[in-house]
Amino acid sequence: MKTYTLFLLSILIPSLGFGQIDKKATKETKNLYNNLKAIQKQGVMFGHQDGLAYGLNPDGTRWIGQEGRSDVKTVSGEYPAVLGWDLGKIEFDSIRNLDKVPFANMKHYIEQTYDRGGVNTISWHLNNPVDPKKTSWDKADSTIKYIFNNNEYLKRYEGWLDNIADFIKSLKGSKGELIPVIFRPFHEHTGSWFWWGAGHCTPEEYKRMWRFTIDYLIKKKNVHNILIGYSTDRFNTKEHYLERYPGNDYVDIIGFDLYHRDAPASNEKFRKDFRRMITTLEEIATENNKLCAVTEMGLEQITEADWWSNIVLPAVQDTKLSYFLVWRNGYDRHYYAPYEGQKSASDFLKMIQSGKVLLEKGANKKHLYRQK
Ligand code: BMA
Repeated sequence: MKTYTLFLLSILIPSLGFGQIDKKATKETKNLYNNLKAIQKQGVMFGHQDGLAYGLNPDGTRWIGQEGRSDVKTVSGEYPAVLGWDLGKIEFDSIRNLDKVPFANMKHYIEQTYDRGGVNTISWHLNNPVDPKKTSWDKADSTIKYIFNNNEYLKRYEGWLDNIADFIKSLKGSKGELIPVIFRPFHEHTGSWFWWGAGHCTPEEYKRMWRFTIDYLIKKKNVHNILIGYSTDRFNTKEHYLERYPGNDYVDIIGFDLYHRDAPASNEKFRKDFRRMITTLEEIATENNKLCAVTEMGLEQITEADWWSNIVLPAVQDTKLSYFLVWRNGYDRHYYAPYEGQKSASDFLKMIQSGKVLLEKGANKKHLYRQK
């Protein structure tokens, strides 16, 4: 009777339904899920891709692999609350990922971030299982259809997922507990620059690939320390956002990636689009009882000195977003977080001082891996 009543209520009020998908998730993973929700009331966490692996010196040259260093920390005194990583090239048992970060170092950074109470999120720019020489970006129509029609391709893809599972299951805290991570595959699929993008597969093929991947990791490989992130690129409407959504039992966190290009000419347009997309995302998150985040964003080279306080902060503050993450500080023409001496550094501090955007210390007050 009780179950039946709950079932009925969950149909009538969807937000009573779903939530976290993996009922067998580890204690820390469940706590992280709940605390990512609770943190919304405190502020929105700031994230940086590859933030501990490399960055930029004041003269624009690169630093690589210096223990304890982070451009955000140099500028603000604190590590980012969220660190992003990418497993591209793990398919080939490579020592380094597609951006030359050694996987062994990545593991170390993930463990350090967890020890400090920060959050790790993992994307995957994988090559093409039909033709492994092809990268994510190499155009290839119907890849997903071919994978499910050909056992050799499917087995190859499963082998790649085995490597993903091994890596994620190798992440351990000081007591031997598994470290929870957000896993965010097949991103930006409303665009068509990756082989899983909208122009290269049907919605049904995309959903099948997604469900296969998540079932394989969680049910077959027993990976119980992941939260699953679904992130589109630009979208126009709620229907557009949900066109390829694999279902509430396959996603924990909904998000999108949106980059600001051509500033300042596009400032107003970006403001408007970003705000609209966040509002739609919040609505979908509420209706489906899911977490939400801006999973990637940024203005390359942060050419607007007041970008953080003038454009980012007004859009992200007082929202349901758990975090927003800017992309990597790759090299002098390709960076998204301020580094020492970069022209938006003081404005970044202004955003942090607002108290609405949390770095590691702010986020830590919530003890993200402990039960509240
Ligand atoms: C892109 C660029 C590339 C990088 C890729 C995956 O946005 O930063 O240089 O290889 O992401 O991290």
